[in-house]
Amino acid sequence: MGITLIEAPIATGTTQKGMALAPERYEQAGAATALRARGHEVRTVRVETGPDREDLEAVVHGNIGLAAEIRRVADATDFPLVLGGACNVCLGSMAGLGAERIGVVWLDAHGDFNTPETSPSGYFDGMPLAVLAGRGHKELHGRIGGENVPDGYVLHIGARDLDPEEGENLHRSEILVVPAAAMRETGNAASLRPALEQLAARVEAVYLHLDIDVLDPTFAPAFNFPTPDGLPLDA
Ligand SMILES: [Mn+2]
Repeated sequence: MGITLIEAPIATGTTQKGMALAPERYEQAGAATALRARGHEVRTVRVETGPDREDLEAVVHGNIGLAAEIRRVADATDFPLVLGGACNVCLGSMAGLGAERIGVVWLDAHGDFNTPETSPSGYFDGMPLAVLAGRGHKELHGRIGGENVPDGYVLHIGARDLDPEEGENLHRSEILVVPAAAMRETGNAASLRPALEQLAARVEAVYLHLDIDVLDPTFAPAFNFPTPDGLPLDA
């Protein structure tokens, strides 16, 4: 299969510059080499993100560029694999895919389901799944070209650190949730199968979002928000 790695060095404000370095780190760790070793033809492109800004204009600018890149790659029938450090890359990725009946499988220690009303910190990268699902920052989402994803098309996997109101909203929603505790208790396959079957009946394809902090920090410690009791590599 042809795979295009799309480097999206989007930072959320100038205080979070480190996350913009993530695409290079994946490349240095051998992302392309590992995929080639499995027989894939691999190309790499990089999204132009514009000047650093304190506000969310860098997020809008970067994600508009990312959406365009996703469309180009999909038109060329390559598989788009986005390398980013900020969870808001989901917005440009989904906007670029653009089709109906695309689900979201979101692996993350955190909910990323805060809104400006529920977030204790106001931190934007605690909100991108809520934005995708039509809650908060609607104008920003519209400028990136994204459509709201129905709750029932979303499966959240591996949560273990939710803010109180964020957790209430997530559990009140129709989003499918398989928390880390359930996976540690019954194993990945048994805990995930019912939710994956429900999702498969509703959507034709999925956008897979992997925040590496879903793993236990023992395996992968380099995050902004390391959280204990994560998933092992081999369950
Ligand atoms: Mn996270």
